[in-house]
Amino acid sequence: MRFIDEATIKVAGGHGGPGCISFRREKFIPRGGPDGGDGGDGGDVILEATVQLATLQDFRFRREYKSENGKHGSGANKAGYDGNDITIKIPVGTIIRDADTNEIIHDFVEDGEKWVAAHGGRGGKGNAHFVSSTFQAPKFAQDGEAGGVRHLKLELKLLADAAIIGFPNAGKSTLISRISAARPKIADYEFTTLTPNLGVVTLPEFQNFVVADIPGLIEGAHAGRGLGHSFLKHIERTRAFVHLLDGTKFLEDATADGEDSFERAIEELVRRYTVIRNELGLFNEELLHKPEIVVLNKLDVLESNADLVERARQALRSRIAGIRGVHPDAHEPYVISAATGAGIEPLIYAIYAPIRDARNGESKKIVTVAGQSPRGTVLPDDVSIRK
Ligand SMILES: Nc1nc2c(ncn2[C@@H]2O[C@H](COP(=O)(O)OP(=O)(O)OP(=O)(O)O)[C@@H](O)[C@H]2O)c(=O)[nH]1
Ligand SMILES: [Mg+2]
Repeated sequence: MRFIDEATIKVAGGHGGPGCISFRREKFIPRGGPDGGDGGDGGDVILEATVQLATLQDFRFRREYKSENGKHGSGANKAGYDGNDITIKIPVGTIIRDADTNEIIHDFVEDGEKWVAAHGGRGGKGNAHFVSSTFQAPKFAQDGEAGGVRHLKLELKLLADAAIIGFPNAGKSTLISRISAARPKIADYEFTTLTPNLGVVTLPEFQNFVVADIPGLIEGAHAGRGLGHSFLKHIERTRAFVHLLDGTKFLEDATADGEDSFERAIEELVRRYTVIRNELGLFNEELLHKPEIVVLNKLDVLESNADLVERARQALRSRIAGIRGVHPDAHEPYVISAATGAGIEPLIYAIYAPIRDARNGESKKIVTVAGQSPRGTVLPDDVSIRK
């Protein structure tokens, strides 16, 4: 469930400043010696790895990086200032290749690691440097060296920060296509998605995260039923998951005949929610401790019945707390339409919050229900799942 993000950039070190040709001129010293200072060195282009970035998106907008040139040397043996270095931040995990030969020239593995991608040219020597016992008055100085230029290919294996999980047909692929540039197949039948899709979700101020659309999970997935099993291991490495429920499937029926059918619809949703939680827990207990965001999708279908949607949301809210052992956040379950885009923006920020916290080295404060630890619920044997 990895895909490769790539970018090609040109980096150029600053040129060295030229050395200076100058002779000392002072009153009463008729023939002062040479005193031309050296030019400053050009700045370097430095790449620095950071855990704050997750993708190479920023390089779509800017592909050329040049650091500052060194300044001229001047008289009285004054050296020119060195040009400033520039530092470009890249995500940890980025591999650097020479774009011409494709050879790997650097591999960033640690936060804060720095590497000079293009050296600045050395400043030229001023004429004061060229004095010798037989050559007292050199009338020349060196030019600054040109800065190094390189074409680099940046490669990053993307790892999903968040996974969208749920039953087949819940609208997972529709959601990822709504919030990222990913364009997976979407269709009104189960198991449309056979392998995970990844997409980059972009937020203001160059913040972003990677989301994965996981093939539908069904009961028994932990033991290999359906398709989801081989992908559950990828969820282990994400920082949060979005648990998508198809809200219409049952609630539509609930409009038909009264309170009984409403209760049944809620039960059905809760059951499906529980089935997925159990599959996660049976696969790996740790998964139950990850931040989860519960979402009711396809609510455009029930747009004309806002009361029903709100009642269902409230009913599910309290049930989620009981099953998960962790209190819902203020808006859970998020009510959205992946198809129309309604409700998507607050959801994106809710997904991003635990990812941002993890990147900053903090873990999200999970508020557990009194006396419980995060968990799934063991279902009785006779529970049947309506498809
Ligand atoms: N009305 C409505 N339909 C939706 C919405 N989101 C998804 N759908 C429809 O639901 C069906 C399934 O959507 P997908 O995105 O393929 O579902 P999935 O969860 O990826 O399904 P699998 O890949 O089979 O697990 C498609 O016909 C979508 O058009 C929504 O918000 N509103
Ligand atoms: Mg799909």
